[in-house]
Amino acid sequence: MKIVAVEAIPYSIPYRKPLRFASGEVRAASHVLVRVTTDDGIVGAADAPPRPFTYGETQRGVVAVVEDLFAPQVIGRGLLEREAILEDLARTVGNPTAKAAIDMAIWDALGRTLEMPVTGLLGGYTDRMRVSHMLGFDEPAVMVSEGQRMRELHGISTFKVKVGRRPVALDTAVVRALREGLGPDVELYVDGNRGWTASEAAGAMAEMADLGLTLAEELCPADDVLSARWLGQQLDVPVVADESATTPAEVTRQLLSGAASAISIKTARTGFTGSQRVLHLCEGLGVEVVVGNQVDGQLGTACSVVLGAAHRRTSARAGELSNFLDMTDDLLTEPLRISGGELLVPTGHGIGVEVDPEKLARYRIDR
Ligand code: MUC
Ligand code: MG
Repeated sequence: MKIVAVEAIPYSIPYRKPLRFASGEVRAASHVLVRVTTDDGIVGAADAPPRPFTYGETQRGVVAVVEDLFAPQVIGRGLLEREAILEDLARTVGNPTAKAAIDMAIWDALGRTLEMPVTGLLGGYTDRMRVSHMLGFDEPAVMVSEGQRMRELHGISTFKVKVGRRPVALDTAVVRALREGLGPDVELYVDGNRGWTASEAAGAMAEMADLGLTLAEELCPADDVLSARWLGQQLDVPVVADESATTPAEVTRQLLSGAASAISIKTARTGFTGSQRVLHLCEGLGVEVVVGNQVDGQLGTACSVVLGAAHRRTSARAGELSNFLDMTDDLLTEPLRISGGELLVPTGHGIGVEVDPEKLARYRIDR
């Protein structure tokens, strides 16, 4: 159970169409596969999706920090020394997806060693989650037909709509078209990725008051501290903190300041261990959580559903588990399938999925 190797393998798989939102866009899954190998020959794997516009990480930066700083701190430690390993990694500030991938790769190796599923080790609450699909910026008619396609093909009936553009009417028109085009029964919520000022956001939410939105995520910059609190206190739906609440301390600040009243949990940035810390904090404080999407591929999505299905609170709402559908290909031997609006937890040991060596060879960019 001793870790003898840590690898960081950069790869790139194009999207069919870019996902665009207020803080940036994603055209390709240019991620880093992180693998840990033990002296028993067990390999655990997880994905680090660099999001420079959210965390400042880049693909080359993730490879460098894993190889140069983290691997020497991890090699020689046992799979059951996770707290001590994470304490060492925490001495380097930032780099959330690199740290999270190491955490989840260690959990994967532990599950494979024990021949048990990680979702059961984490909590084992249920075996599936309802799926929410994230709709990036486009013309209203295109976004409506994308929603209809997701409902017809995969049974998805919950949609997160990207907003945060100027003028705000660009987005309010889209949300109105989605409500009209998809009907009263779909769940719709919005994510501004900090694109609006608080007053623009207040106006937009008033304009959309009749559209039955269920959540409003990160509409204005959290650094506008008093404005964000002013906004949070006047909206009548839960205000979700996503990129403003990536650690337990940030979660506490966003909730206690009144700027947020629900929290997005992303395994891509807090791993399994840190995500449980955030979850338990939210449980203690009595706030709802959403399992979010870091524009994950299938390995990252598997991690989200493994964590989400493991607990009551994370599985209560639909999780954002479907953006891999927009990729041209992926790394796994068996693709994840969304059916009837649900994603089942993979059933294998560890995280429960296998990376296909041929696909990795095809898409890795370091050879
Ligand atoms: C989201 O919920 O914000 C877009 C940017 C990012 O960091 O994550 C995605 C989705
Ligand atoms: Mg978000």
